[in-house]
Amino acid sequence: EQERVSVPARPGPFGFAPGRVALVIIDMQRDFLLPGGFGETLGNDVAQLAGVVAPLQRVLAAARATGMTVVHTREGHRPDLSDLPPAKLRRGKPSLRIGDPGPYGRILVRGEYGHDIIDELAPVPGEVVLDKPGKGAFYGTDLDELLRAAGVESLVVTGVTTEVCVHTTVREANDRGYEALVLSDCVGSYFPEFQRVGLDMIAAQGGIFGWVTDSASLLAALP
Ligand code: C5J
Repeated sequence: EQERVSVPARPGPFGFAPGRVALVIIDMQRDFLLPGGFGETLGNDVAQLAGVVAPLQRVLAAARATGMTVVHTREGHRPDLSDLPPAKLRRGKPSLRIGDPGPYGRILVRGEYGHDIIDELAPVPGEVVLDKPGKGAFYGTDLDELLRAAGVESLVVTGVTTEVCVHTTVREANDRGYEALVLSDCVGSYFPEFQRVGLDMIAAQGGIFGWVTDSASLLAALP
């Protein structure tokens, strides 16, 4: 067994065994990140998310170099929308709804161009691509089984959006016994205030459901 890695983090050092950690990249999909996509139609400023891409590319390259398990998630639904609860379809007042034809194909529908991951972070063979119908990556998926089979105990969590799908996934992971480290510059929110408070909430109360650091701190600590 290799020596444990220790990363400076809030509320204290985050330790993990190199062979037992997975990089989880949440929903870095064109529909959320590209101008004109679903995220923008909800009234959001997608420029708020653009800064996540470069640091996340560096972390993904390091994860590949060190042989980490890599999981990419995509939020979306079957083409017949049979897995889309009406309550989710009705939510908000977007100019486009899930399943509607949009500039990048049908909004958040599996197989469409907009549903897929941005080119900069495209998965490579051997990485897990996990389609999820909800906000959390554990709900309605086999992520827990995949991680347990791979012997994973710790997660490095990245992606968008901080207070929605990242938070939900980290909370689900915590309840299932995983330790999660969130990288502050590799997660993004459309709302700067939610970004700051969302990160504070994770590390508060002695790390109530996780740890927070930045990508440089993780990269410096990797073997
Ligand atoms: C949202 C997500 N915000 N990936 N999805 O609906 O956070």
